Amino acid sequence: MIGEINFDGLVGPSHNYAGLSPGNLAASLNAGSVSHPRAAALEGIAKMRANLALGLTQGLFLPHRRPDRAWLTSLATDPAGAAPWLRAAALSASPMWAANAATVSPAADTKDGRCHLSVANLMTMPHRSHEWPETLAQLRLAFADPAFAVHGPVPPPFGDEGAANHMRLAPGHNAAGVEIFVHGVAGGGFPVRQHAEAGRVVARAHGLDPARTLHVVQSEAAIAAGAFHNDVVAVADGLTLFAHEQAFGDPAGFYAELRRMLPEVAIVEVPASAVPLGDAIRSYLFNAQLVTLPEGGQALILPAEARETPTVWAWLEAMVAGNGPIRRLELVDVRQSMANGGGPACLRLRVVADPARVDPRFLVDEAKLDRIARVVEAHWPDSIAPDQLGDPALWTRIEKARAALLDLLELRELI
Ligand code: SUG
Repeated sequence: MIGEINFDGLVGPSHNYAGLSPGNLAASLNAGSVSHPRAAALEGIAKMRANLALGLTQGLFLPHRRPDRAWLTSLATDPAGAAPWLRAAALSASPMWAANAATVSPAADTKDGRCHLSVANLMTMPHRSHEWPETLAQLRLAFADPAFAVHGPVPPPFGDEGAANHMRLAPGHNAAGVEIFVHGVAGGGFPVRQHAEAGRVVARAHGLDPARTLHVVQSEAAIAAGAFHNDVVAVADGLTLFAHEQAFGDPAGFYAELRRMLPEVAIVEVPASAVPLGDAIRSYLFNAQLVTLPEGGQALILPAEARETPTVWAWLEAMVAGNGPIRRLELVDVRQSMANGGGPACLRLRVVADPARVDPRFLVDEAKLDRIARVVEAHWPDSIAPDQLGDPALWTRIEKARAALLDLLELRELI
């Protein structure tokens, strides 16, 4: 049966804080800190378990080869010879943020009735620009069934960061929806990571109906305040759009178009007077997973930091006490990922599909998560200090840890 599957990126054994993403305030603030890869992966697994407990279908993407020796070879260097920043870029565990893996259009929205996925090129940040070949390999395995069409990346120079800048609103998983592509124009001194043309390329490739597709501008104030992706200030599910007042460049124009295309839409807008943009970004209020529960009604799966931010928590408590569509709050602890600017929604890619059409090696249940957790406990480093990134013993450990996971999941072809 067609439903929403959340594919979480498992935090890889090389997880570290190298501060590689200018404009991502958490990552910059924590640059140079000691990371805890094992704890990070276990936090992610606990989040997946919490999703399963809500009755949601859960999938998994795997950590990539790190250090990425092939990428360094293409740059005429290797892990031992590369400059420290380049070596860090080859060691980043950034594929954990699966919202940046691809953009997904469910079958109900596309011309040929297949579910289309376009791998994101992530070309703006060097440490993320080499993710797409392996992401594409995983997508081609997981979604090999003819119910899916998997596309390569949008070519340069059009930066594309995937589902983090894409939202879908629809009355149901099987009903045609409205797809919204959000791009930046100016970033107030920070890089604009999503190019306007990238969304148009993806919309054409997926065969979307232009009458049900919107291309909207992210506000410069949001990017300048640290919303390097739109999913830091807005999220959508079903017929609900949940967004900060300062998320979009022209909110009134956007909302009017959206209401024209989808009159039933519920727009839950949080005013800056109640939650200042800085608090929204620090707490990752909008980087929640907004989900429709099997029993009906919507829930927000929030980072624990939302509860620790008084304006945010007060607003949320008032919201669930009211009559709106979002009635339930669930808190998850993903602090290791949050410290690099990745909240609950960054860690997952939503795919609306029949799970029976997905390669089962990429789907998880409690028992499989138990087995994965055991591999993590046995092989993931407890901590990585910045000066360890140059240590060949660490590279070997990371490579062995990933190999143990691929063995467990019978995914050796990704080695
Ligand atoms: O691209 N952090 C990621 C966080 C991505 C969050 N994803 C979404 N919002 N969907 C990024 O900025 C930091 C890694 C480092 O500095 O080592 C980093 O890449």
